[in-house]
Amino acid sequence: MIKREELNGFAVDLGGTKLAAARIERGQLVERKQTTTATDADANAQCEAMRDLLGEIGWTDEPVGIAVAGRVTADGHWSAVNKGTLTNLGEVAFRNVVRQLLGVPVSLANDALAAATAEAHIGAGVGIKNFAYITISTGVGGGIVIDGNPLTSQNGLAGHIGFMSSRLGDKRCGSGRLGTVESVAGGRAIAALALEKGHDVENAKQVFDAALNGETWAHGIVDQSANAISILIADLTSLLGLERVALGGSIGLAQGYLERVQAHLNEEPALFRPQLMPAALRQDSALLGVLQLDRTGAVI
Ligand code: ADP
Ligand code: BMX
Repeated sequence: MIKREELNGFAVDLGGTKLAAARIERGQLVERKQTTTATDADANAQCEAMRDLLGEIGWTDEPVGIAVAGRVTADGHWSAVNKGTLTNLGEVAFRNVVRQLLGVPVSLANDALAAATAEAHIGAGVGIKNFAYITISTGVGGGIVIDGNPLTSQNGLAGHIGFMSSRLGDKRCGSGRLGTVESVAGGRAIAALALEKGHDVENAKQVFDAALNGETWAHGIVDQSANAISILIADLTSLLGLERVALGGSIGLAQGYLERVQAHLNEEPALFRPQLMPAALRQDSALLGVLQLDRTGAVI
C-alpha cells in the first residue's frame, strides 16, 4: 500500500464540468490549476487542453497520471458512457494520443475509480475492507474497493454505478438506458429537471442555491437526488457488503447534501446502511488517486 508521502508527480482530472491539473510533492498539491471542460472537444483537443493546463503548473516532460470521466478500457481506449456529457469523443486509443502529444508515459483511469483508490488508501476508507466512493457531480460515478483493490474490468465499465436503475427514474440518460440513477441524481439531470419545471437555471449549483434560499421546487429536486443516492447505497450494500461509503463531487460535498442522503438512508433497514462520510480528500481525490494506479488500473 502506498503512503501519501510517497506520491509525487503531475496529475490531471477531467470531469464533465471542470478540468484540473496538479503538481504533487510528497502527497501534497503544491500547485493546482482548474479550468472549464470543453464538453464538445474531440480527444486530441482534450489532450491539448490538458497539456496547456499542465504547462501552467510547470510541467515539461515528466510522466503524467490522467483521470477522466468516461470509460477507460484495459488497452487505453477512452469513450463516454453518457454521450450527452462528453459529446465528441468517439472511442479513441487515448493513451497513444497522450503519448504522442505529450511525449511521455501516462497512466490513465476513470476519474471515480482513481478517486475511490485514493479515498480507500489515504482518505475516508482507510482500514475499511468493503468500501465504495460515489461522486455526485456532472454525472454520478463510482469506484468499488475491496481489500484495497479497486474493481476494474477489461471494458472499463466496472464501477459505473450511475447507470444502474433507480425506482425514482423515468428518463433516458445519455447512456441509452432508461431510468438510471444518473438521470435523477447527477448535476446535468438536476439542471434539466429544474428547466422542465420552468425554472431558468444554467446548472445544478443554481438549483442548490435556490434550495438553500427556501425555494420548495428546488428543495424537491435536490431531495430526490439524495434519495436516489440513498437507494443506490442500500442496493450496493446488499451486493457488496459495504461497510463504508464516501461521497464526493461538488454535489456530494455540497452543504447539507450528505445529511439528506443520510436521512433517506435511515429509512432503510439497518443491515443496508453502511457508514456514510464525505470524501476526506475533497476535490483532490482523483488527482491523488491516479498517481497510485499503474497503466492497467491496478494499485501500484
Ligand atoms: P466534475 O463533474 O467536472 O468533476 P464537479 O464535481 O464540480 O465537476 O461537479 C459539477 C456539478 O456540480 C455541476 O452540475 C455544478 O453545477 C454542480 N456544483 C458545483 N458547485 C456546487 C455547489 N457548491 N453546490 C451544488 N452543486 C454544485
Ligand atoms: C458518468 C460517467 C462516468 C464518470 C461519472 C462521474 C461519462 C462521460 N461519465 O457516470 O465515467 O466517472 O459520470 O464523472 O460517461 P463527472 O463528470 O461527474 O465527474
